[in-house]
Amino acid sequence: MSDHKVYPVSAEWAASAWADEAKYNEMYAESVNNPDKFWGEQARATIDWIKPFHQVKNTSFEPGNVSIKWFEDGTLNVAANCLDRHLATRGDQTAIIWEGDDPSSDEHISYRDLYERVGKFANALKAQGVKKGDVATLYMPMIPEAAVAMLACARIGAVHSIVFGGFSPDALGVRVEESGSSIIITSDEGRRGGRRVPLKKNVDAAIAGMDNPASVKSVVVVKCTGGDVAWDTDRDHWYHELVAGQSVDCPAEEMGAEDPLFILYTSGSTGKPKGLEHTTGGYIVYAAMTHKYVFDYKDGDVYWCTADVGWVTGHSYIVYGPLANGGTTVMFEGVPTYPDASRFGRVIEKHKVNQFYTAPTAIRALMQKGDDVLGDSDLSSLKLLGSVGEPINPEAWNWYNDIMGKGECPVVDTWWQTETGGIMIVPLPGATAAKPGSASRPFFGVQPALVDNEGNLIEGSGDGNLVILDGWPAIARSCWGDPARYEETYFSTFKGMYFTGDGARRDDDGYYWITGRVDDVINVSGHRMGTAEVESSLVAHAAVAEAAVVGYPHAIKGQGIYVYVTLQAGVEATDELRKALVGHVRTDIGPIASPDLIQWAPGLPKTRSGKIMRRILRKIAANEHDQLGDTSTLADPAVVDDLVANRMNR
Ligand code: 6R9
Repeated sequence: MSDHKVYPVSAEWAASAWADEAKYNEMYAESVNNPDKFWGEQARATIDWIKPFHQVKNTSFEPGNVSIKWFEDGTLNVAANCLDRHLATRGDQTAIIWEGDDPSSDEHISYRDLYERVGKFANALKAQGVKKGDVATLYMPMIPEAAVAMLACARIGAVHSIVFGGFSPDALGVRVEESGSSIIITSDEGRRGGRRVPLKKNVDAAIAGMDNPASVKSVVVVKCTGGDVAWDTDRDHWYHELVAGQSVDCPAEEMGAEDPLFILYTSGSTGKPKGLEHTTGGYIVYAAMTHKYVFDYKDGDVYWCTADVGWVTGHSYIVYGPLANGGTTVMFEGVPTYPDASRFGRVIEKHKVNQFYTAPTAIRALMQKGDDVLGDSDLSSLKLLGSVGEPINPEAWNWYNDIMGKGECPVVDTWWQTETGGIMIVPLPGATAAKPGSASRPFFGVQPALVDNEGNLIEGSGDGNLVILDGWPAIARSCWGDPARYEETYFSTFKGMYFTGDGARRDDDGYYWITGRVDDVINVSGHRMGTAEVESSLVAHAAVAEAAVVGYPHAIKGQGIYVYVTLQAGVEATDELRKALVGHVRTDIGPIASPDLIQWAPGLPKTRSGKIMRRILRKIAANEHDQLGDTSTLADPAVVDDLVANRMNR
């Protein structure tokens, strides 16, 4: 693909960035040839340790013996690294710029102010009986208290588990139960695009639906909108009442580098979400370092990542990375299109944002509205643009580069996952020439490789399954409460390698081009969704006998959700039922799982052993039924003709 346009690093960027090409090459070589020396030095330079570590890397990807430890004999506290150590030099500097859903509301929170809020809430959590090692669930809107709660947990050694505020009560309840969390931190309501999200009501419903509702001992509620909420006086507490009278001084708990910092549930190819466990030392070293090098973050910069703290991007690149680096991070409560589609531009202008990090789906949504979508906003503060969540198509890349970056801002396409903890493949802005659509080259310490379906390494250019050959500090350590599942999911497909679940191509220059998931995970607007999750929700509906879910190309969302439904005998296929099924999935999982298209399928294509052949369903959904491939193993080939004839039009 040498015909792709290449955007070389400008001389100015090469000279000013933390790493130019020579430095990147030198550091990369050291990071993989001598990881103990490289990461030991980086960890000491980036993070303050309470007890220094002596052992750096101790990792094995061998089947039956997967074990990942970094800096294991060192101790530290993540909140102290994000707050306390900055007080002397930047106590008055803004740590968080909060931009409300309503464009007239914002707030600047200094490092000292944030430190005090975290100290008070940490003491309040202790008073609620929360101890080191306990799990606290956060189900919150994008308000400063979300960051305060994360850091307060980190301060006292509690493990936070954030559940995205767009998830349904059922999805929340399952995650609370799975994590064994006895406290939920939420708000009365959230605000999004001028509407209100009934978070406390959802929490009440989630708890009521749990097998053991009494396992949730306390619900802490931030007063956000002032909307009416139901109240259980034994269980519910107002946040402002709990922190009133608490001291700002809360000693930071001394944590082992391998103690858990947080768990985060994500979708896989099976129905049950996995709680990925991230630990303390390696995670914070990697989050801070990637934030510095990838965004070329320098003192005084204003950095904005538009993600939600309910996703891993919000963890690593709104809160932990930027604050560990003493940065100024923007936290945005709203959506890109409210009050209108110029919002991103307005916020960039208002807060003089230097680095802007968003998802391709947002870029495509704006792009569709025309080149003047950002209005007359002054975007001249921008220095760098980042992309995350899904492959960015070259058209969107070009628009981002030309219209938002005015051709003057490096575009960093960052490939990574909830499991990886931080950015893994990326063109560093001062070092790597960009090719639109390619995540390009590995970050320090990351050894990507491609393997065929038998696990043979592919040399040179080619297509294959993307694996990582050796450990890096921020890789997840386990699935919460289920280490066997962790090993099975990530290290058993290709023995001795971490399997990403993504496919990729490597070109002649060694650049990686992510082609998307190769498993039964779909990526809708940058959100991961297991097709099995949506299927099990559908078959739980009384009218549905069987359901199969696949992704299909969608102009804005990247992938849309295409559903094939076989109804129970005697049930009539109507448009009302279609709507009811969409509504059912929305309530069951959340709006992000809403099916885009539902096709009635009298039968599903199955092998003789009864396996649904999703490959065929994907082709039909994508309108590529001329490329169905081998259908000879189908039990009943006639099924396919019916599906092709009745394909839903987009
Ligand atoms: C950070 C995050 C991970 C999956 C991943 C891949 C897709 C993310 C991408 C990308 C192509 C990029 N993905 N970034 N694909 N280019 N720059 O998104 O984590 O929610 O766990 O999703 O997202 O398929 O495997 P997560």
